[in-house]
Amino acid sequence: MILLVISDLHIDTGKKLGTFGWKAKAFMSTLDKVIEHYGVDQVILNGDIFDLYKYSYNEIAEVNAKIIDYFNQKGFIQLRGNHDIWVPHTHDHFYIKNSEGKTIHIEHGHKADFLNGTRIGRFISVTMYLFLKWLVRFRWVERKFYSAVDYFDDVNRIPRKYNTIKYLMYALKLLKKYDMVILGHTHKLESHKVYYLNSKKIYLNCGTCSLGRFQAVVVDTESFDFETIKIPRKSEFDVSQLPIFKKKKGN
Ligand SMILES: [Mn+2]
Repeated sequence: MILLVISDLHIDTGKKLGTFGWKAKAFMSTLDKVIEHYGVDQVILNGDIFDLYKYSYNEIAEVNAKIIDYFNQKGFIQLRGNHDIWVPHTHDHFYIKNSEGKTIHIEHGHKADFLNGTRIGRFISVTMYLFLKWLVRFRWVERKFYSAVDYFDDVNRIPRKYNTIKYLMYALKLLKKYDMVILGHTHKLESHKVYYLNSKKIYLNCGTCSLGRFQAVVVDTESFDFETIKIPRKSEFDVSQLPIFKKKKGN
């Protein structure tokens, strides 16, 4: 089975503080081309599909009805991230075991954080964000907040404090149990092959599809071959140029 994993789209209302940065039609057609190119059987939306920190799901759904229908019609599996933990029909994680008994575990990855992953931490952050949601109606407060907590960098507005080593450590913990782990959340596309506990293990991070970018990982669940995909922003990119893994014989 060929899996395509994407995450961190942060689909919003496209108004204030827009993070998705895609026209729905362009995004869907790019995704369709990638699916066709790799012969993808199942797409997994690995969390932070929507950005519910500043808008309600209904506000977002109203503007993005087409793309939400598209996700549902195509049968994409939707996993919960910290920004869309309350969205209906989402799952905590995805798990698959191949014919050789090798296992793949996919989750968003925010459980590695104190603020997102623990009960008390979530209470603090939800309270904080409810307050922030009210505060950002004042533009200057919003600017002050982001410069004070250093949340986004000036150009890409990626949370600066994301320490990818932390998520690598978290992935290693999961790799005690699974053969391959795929996380998102960090907005940083990564792939690591390690020999660990006497076997080959793989940690992948599917990066982000926010701010008009398209990053993903594609995995063959039988052969464990994978590719990381990065499509340049705002260009007429020929998807057929993307590297494709060699499929094993008889697969
Ligand atoms: Mn996240």
